[in-house]
Amino acid sequence: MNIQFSGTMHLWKQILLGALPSALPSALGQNVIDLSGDGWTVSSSALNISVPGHVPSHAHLDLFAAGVIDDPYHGLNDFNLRWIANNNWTYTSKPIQGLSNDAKASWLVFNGLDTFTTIEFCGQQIATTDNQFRQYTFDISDALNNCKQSPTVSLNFGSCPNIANAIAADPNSQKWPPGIQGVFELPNREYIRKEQSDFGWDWGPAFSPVGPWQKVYLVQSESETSAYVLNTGFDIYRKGQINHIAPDQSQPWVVNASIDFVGSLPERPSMDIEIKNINSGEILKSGALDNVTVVGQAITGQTMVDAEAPRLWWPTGMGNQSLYNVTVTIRNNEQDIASVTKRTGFRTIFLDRSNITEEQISRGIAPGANWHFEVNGREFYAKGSNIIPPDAFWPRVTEAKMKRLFDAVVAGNQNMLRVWSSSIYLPDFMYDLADERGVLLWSEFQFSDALYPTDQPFLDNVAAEVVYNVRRVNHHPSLALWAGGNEIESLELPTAKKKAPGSYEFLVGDYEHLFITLILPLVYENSRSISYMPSSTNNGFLKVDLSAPVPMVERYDNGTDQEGYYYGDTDYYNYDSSVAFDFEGYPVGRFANEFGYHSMPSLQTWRQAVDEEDLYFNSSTIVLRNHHYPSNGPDTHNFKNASMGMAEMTLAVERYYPIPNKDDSIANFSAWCHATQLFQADMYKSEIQFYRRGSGMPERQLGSLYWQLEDIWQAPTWAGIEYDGRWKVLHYTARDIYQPIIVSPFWNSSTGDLSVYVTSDLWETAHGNVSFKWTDLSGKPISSNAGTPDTESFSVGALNTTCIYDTNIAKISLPNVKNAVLIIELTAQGHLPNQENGSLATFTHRNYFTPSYPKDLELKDPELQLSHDSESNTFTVEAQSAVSLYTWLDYPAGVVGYFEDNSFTLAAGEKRTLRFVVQKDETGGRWVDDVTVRSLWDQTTS
Ligand code: BMA
Repeated sequence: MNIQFSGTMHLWKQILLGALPSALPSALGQNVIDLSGDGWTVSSSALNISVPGHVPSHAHLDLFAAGVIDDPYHGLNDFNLRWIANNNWTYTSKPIQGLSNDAKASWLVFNGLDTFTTIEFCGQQIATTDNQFRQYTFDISDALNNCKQSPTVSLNFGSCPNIANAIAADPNSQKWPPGIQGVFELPNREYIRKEQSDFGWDWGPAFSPVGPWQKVYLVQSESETSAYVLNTGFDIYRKGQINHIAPDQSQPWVVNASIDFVGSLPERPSMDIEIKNINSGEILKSGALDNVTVVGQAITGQTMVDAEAPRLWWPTGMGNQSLYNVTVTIRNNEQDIASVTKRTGFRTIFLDRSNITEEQISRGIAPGANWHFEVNGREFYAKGSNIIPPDAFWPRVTEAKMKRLFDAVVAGNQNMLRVWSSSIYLPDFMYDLADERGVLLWSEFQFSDALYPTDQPFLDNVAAEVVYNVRRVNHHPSLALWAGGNEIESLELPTAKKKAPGSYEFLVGDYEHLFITLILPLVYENSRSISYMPSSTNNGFLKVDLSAPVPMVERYDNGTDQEGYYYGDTDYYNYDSSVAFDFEGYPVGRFANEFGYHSMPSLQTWRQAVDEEDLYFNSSTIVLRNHHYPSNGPDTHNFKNASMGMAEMTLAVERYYPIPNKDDSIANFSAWCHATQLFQADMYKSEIQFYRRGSGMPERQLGSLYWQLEDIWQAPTWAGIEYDGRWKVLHYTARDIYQPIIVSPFWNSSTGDLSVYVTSDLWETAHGNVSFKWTDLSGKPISSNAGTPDTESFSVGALNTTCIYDTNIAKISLPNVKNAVLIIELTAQGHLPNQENGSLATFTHRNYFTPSYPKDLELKDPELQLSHDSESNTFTVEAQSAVSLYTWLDYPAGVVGYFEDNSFTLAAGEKRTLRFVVQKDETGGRWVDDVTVRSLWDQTTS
């Protein structure tokens, strides 16, 4: 984003291949040709196919556009289109026009090639590539001089599964004991630097696409000194800050600006900086940078900003997202050589893994180590989820779609996403969306659920990838953390210990070599502002010594089994639904970075991908699109594993919810899909309430990030948001339970114990009242409120919890536990963090409790009535005659958006009026006529 060039402008010379001239950067003495757009061909000589191509793209997308293949997401195409992944594909440009006549040097710049490429320019081989995550620049000056006609670029992409298999079969390649590497569909992904989930995952397909997935430029320099900006490394931190130590908030800010370029600089270049508030236009700082150095193809300078001068950037719910444009210009005396602007913010973000102090213990915090984030020196509760690739084909991920997703994140009261590894390093436009909305992005290097090679070429390749991406995204204030990978410490190494004890020490050494000895210094050298940990889900470190060969000594499990001591974050899945709501079995830790259970998407979403005749719960297409459990190899028809996942969903519904039994088979299928979502949402609600309550317990639990935010395609997965943006029940329920102050019942169904807690993540004490109202399911009050107080008042401390009611079901005088519901309403007053006017805000939350699981309730028909008011554009739902549980407003296909609330409880006779937030409408407004309402009662009616 925001790369702008100034200086003595040499006009945009060329419009090539359909690209917009306004998008082209240029600078002094430079000719920049954007090779993106149409006008390419994609061909396979082996298959005798040649179709029009596009850049950026993937071969699958161009074959689809040309009508050679059906929609890759349709039916079982995940398996049927393997022939595309198993072949090589060549992208060839049309003859390049507009080349400079007096170029001193010329380069091809690739912002991303997926993955194994042989590059030719004017018929001459230029280079090969083998890493999807790197930016590549190649000098083509000689090739251009030798070129006799208008040149073309040709990119031959090798088949990734074939190459990965060939590397694995090479006797010189690193090998691991059997049973350790996580295989989903296609094997050997650990050998190649490509999006790891392209080889299949338990929520996604295995297309293994290839192509020029990011933009391509031809850059020419026409003068002795010129610089084309390839990348930047802008770092803003508190003076003296070191990545793993809490920053001192009284220190001034250091702004370190580094630019990677191609070209050649004069002997003594200077650098200027201007830092401007993007809202007020106020200039925070301008002038020359100090300590300018040129090392290789990077120029770096520094300046200081007074400690209190900038407006701070805060995550959503904690203050404003103040942003600044930083413009850095490389100069030679009075002449501008190149200039680049990045939008950034001033904040510190720190993952505290220090030991628990005596002072903390005296406040009731259990011993062990901290494991929580601090923004601008403040502890906060991280609420959010894990983001996975939103599409198997990144070139079709639009900014508009990601804007809708990030709006849903903020609407869902989420302040942090974990950018799970084995996707890609997110593009800048997604960090930009997060910067604007105040969503922290815990980011990871692309390694997951496998052990990786440590031969020197592999390490060199990884080093280039790490340096490029750390520098590229470092200016985004939303960047919260770097983690080496996913579940390598918590899953892979323990698996290795069990399955190959003789190799364990060696494999730990290998792990540390890649993720600590190699990557840690690369992060520290390129960012002082971001904490690093070698792998997500860990127990922190014992010490950091930057001069040691292994600079971070991980704690692993050493000494972590002492009762009452807590050290790290938790990753917890239990597919035995019989214990889904037994909160006493949930893990107790400092932070929960993964947990969840899968559910079906809605009927509307299934219809995007599955033929009408396949729309039943156990159709082959539906079952085989379920990749939990993964097929564990290229056996694509692993009904056994897929059926196990289907059975888990079915059993969970049967255990707790009324079983759909509708005459119409499609309606029945839809009700089943919905039932799986009810279970999923209830289970996450139960876990999130438990984790949030932990903020006031000895574990001082300070984060819940559930698995997973959204879907990559239409399938049964852990997602809360379906492929096209439709919210499952989960995203609404998480939004409800991620509000700042919540009231939550905790019921042990075996002992009958019931307690009610108020939990707050505000930074000051809040005060309020909670009302309790027992009725039967027709809405009739239970006499004397079943012995329960009508109201309780409370004070809840900052980031804390308080128990407001504690009893046992046996002590409550309920005539019939199957015909009773307790409606719990909270009203509180408190201060949201960093509000400029400082006034008190009012918070409300409603929860409910039934002393039986939904399937056992003697439900009554609430006779729901729905009306739409076209003037106020609101919907009103009324429960005319009984309590309505899980009241669900549904909307048709063709529109994307969300209701202000959903899956809510209505007391008998109660009305709710709410809006639908339209994010995208392809129905011309007609969708309002097809909004429907149902509740738990309707699940079983025909
Ligand atoms: C964890 C994640 C993912 C996976 C998810 C659901 O293992 O890190 O690898 O998709 O659980 O199984």
